[in-house]
Amino acid sequence: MPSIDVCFSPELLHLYDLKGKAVVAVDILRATSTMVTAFAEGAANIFPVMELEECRGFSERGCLTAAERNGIKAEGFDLGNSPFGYMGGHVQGRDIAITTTNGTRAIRLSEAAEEIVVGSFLNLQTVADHLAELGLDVLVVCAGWKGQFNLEDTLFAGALVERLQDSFSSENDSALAAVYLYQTAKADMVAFLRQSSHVRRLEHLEIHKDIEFCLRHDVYNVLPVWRHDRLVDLRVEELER
Ligand code: 3SL
Repeated sequence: MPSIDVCFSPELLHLYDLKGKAVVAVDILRATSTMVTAFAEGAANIFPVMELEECRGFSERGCLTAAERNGIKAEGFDLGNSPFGYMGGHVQGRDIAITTTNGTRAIRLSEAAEEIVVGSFLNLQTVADHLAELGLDVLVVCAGWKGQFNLEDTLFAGALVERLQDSFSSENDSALAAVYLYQTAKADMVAFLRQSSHVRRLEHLEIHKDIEFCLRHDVYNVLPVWRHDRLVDLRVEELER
């Protein structure tokens, strides 16, 4: 039986051997929720990059550029990091380069893995089905906040472990803790997260609707996976084959 484990921060990645594993990179508020939404809205490829300048350079390749730092859209970029900014048809068929404070970093630091999947509550079941099909050992990599633990990514990890509990073993306390937390929170996650650091940070920016949206389960059948230098939606690739 394959295993599922949880890494609470990219700063802890050195403790794990990613070779041969599937990583699920997650930044619920809001990077991975936003990427999933962008694919659901028809984006072609997403290039997650770590630095603002590198991201800006992608405009010469015809990409839309998206950047967030400390919760705020960076100046001079086409898009920010709100899922609602990707709705309405303007990302359909477009390539997007994106850099965010923590989410894009979690993805790029996981490149040694066999497979990287981008997870969010919005595509939770699609991710779970893909992992069950792959049958690889899984590590959920929580983006956290600037190296520190956060609640919302851990809740996603717990939800995923719970959905996979019949076909995956989980021996580590991190997976167990994530499930306990999710079971405590799931009846009302918005209320549970009210005192969390990032929700307080985002509420200060008055983006409550982003928080509520990013906590919705199974809204999209979208499966962003890392291929060479970019994310593609595997569901679209399979349909085109
Ligand atoms: O840290 C990140 O990658 C962002 O998702 C943070 S924010 O939700 O845009 O504030």
